[in-house]
Amino acid sequence: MIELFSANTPNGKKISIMLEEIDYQYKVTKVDISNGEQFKEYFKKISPFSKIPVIIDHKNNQTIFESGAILIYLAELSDKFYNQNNRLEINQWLMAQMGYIGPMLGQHHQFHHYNPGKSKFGEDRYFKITKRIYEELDIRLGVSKFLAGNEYTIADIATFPWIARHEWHDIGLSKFKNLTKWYNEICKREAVIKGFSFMNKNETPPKP
Ligand SMILES: N[C@@H](CCC(=O)N[C@@H](CS)C(=O)NCC(=O)O)C(=O)O
Repeated sequence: MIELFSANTPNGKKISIMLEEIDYQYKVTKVDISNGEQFKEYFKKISPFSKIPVIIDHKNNQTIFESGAILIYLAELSDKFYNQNNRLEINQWLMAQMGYIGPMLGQHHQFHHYNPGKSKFGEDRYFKITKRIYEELDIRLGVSKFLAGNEYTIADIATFPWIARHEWHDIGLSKFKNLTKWYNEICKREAVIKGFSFMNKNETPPKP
C-alpha cells in the first residue's frame, strides 16, 4: 500500500494519475497547504522543503519526496511508462517539466491568476514565458506523438496536469493544435480521469 501525502494541485495530481495508471492501491492523506500544515514537524520529517507530494511505500517503509523522483520510483516499481531503451529521452522531457515548465507556469499562476494588478513586470514576464512554453511544446508535439517519442511516459504524466490549468493561463490552448491533440488524447485515459479527481470527485480536465 502506498500512502500519498498531497493537495489538489498539478504536482499533486501527477502522482494520483501515475498511481491510477499503474493500478496500485493507495491511500490519500490530505496536507492542507493553504493553512500551513506542510510546516508541521511530522511533515517536515518526510518532506525537507515542506512541499507536497510525498509518498510512503509501506511495503518497505520507503519515503520519497519530489514529484519527479516519485514518478521514477513508481515507474521502476511497475516497469511502466519509463521504457529502459528510451530513458535518456524520457529523462530530458521529465527534467524539463520539473525544472522549467512547472516552476514557470507556477509563477504565472501567482502573478496572473492569484495576484493580478500587483506587478506588471511579473505578469508580463510569466505570461510571455508561458506562451513560449506552449509554443515550444506545440513544436515538439508536431514531430512526436508524446513528449519523449511514440509512447506515453512519465514525462507526459508530469506535464499534463500543468497544461490542464490552461484556463488560468489565458494563452488559448486551442490555438496550439499539436498541444491540444496531445492534451485531448491524455484526457481520454481512464486512469487520468480517475487520478485527476482524486480530491474532488466532480473535477475533470477542462476542455481546450
Ligand atoms: N519540485 C516539487 C514542487 C512541489 C511543490 O511546489 N508543491 C507545492 C504545491 S504544488 C507545495 O507543497 N507548496 C507548499 C509550500 O511551498 O509551502 C515537486 O515537483 O514535487
